[in-house]
Amino acid sequence: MVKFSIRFVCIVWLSLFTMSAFAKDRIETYSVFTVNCSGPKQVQILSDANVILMGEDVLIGENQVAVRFGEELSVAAIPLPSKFLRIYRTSISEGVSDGGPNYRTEWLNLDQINAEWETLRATYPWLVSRKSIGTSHEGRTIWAYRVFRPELRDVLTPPKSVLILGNTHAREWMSPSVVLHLGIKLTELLATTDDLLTDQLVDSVGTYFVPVMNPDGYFRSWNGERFWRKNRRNNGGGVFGVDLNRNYEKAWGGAGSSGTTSSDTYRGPSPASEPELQAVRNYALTLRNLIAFVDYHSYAGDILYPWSYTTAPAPPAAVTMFQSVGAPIRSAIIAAGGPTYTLGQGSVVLYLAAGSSKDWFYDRFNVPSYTIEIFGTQFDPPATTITPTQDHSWAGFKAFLDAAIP
Ligand code: 0X9
Ligand code: ZN
Repeated sequence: MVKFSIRFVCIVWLSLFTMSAFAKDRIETYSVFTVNCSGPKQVQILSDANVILMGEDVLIGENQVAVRFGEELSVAAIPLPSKFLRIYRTSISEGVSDGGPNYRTEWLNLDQINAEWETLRATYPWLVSRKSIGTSHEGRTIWAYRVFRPELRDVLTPPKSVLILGNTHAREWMSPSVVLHLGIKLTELLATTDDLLTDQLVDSVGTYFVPVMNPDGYFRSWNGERFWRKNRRNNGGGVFGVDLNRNYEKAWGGAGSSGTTSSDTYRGPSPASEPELQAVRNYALTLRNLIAFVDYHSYAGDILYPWSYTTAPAPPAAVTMFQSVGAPIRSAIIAAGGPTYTLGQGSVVLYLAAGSSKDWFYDRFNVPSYTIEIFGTQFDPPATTITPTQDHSWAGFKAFLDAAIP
């Protein structure tokens, strides 16, 4: 029989205690299955099913889906052939490192993201201002930040506006992480340099950021369901969420959106029904002379332009406009040592998605309008990818501003 000395037991107990006190990682466990779709009808069935899609969309052929460990019966309930593949674990850090989080190397929760933006505003109050633009279903404030350096005292409202959206989709943590970096770098650029781009921006362009459009969803993704995508509308019957990228008025209800409340692409009860979307939409309508729009998502490595609701192309002049601003983004990212993004029409490069942001913004304002699917291979990439992704995204963003400012 093995005997442990009291001392040994105490050391083990103490070190376990210490580990649990400081290494605050929470693990979520999922079962991953492959589900086979033999045709478009089966694709629709799987799109409407209450499972997590591990890929970007449902395809004809094999699809990987995940369910919370213990909820495997919901896969069995789908009338499609499925096979268990593996167990998947993702960890959510709940600890705050000494001296606060480092947004360059760590994922930030909602409060931490808000705090970083507030620090930026407190550091550069003459460049950064903040506005509450609405309230989410669960009562969280949706914030917008303006980065603008008026050179003349009487320029109170920027003559031109650019709008940048983060975290439409809750689980796409790289989006608010990149958008924060863009806000910080742009502010620092305006604060410290006088290069050509700065000259163009000064006095003329206000860059408006909505860092987290979907605060309820982001909170949910941090607290219980890492792969939560939608907002947190209560659809009844214990079913939650509208896909904020299927709820815009333009072509609402069309292909690539679902009328099933439990679907991850549920379009909502009516066009622009969601408070988070109304906040962004109404705010955009108040901006003076909007000249460009980007909605940052992850993951892929795509610069996508309208249309999303149809595979028919936008008018030739519009496609020329989308290409002339999109191509420099792509080249700048490559020049910065980043990956090669695919530039093209959303519905062609990816899939049909009626009711998405870029279609509404282009339709309403006739400006360059994009979904940027930030490069990556998963919704929960390792934190080591944060810095390089932010860096190449900043290179692309500078090129975007340069090309978008007339
Ligand atoms: O499905 C979406 O809303 C976007 N992909 S994501 O994985 N971030 O959810 C893509 C929308 C881009 N537009 C088109 N595919 N047309
Ligand atoms: Zn997305």
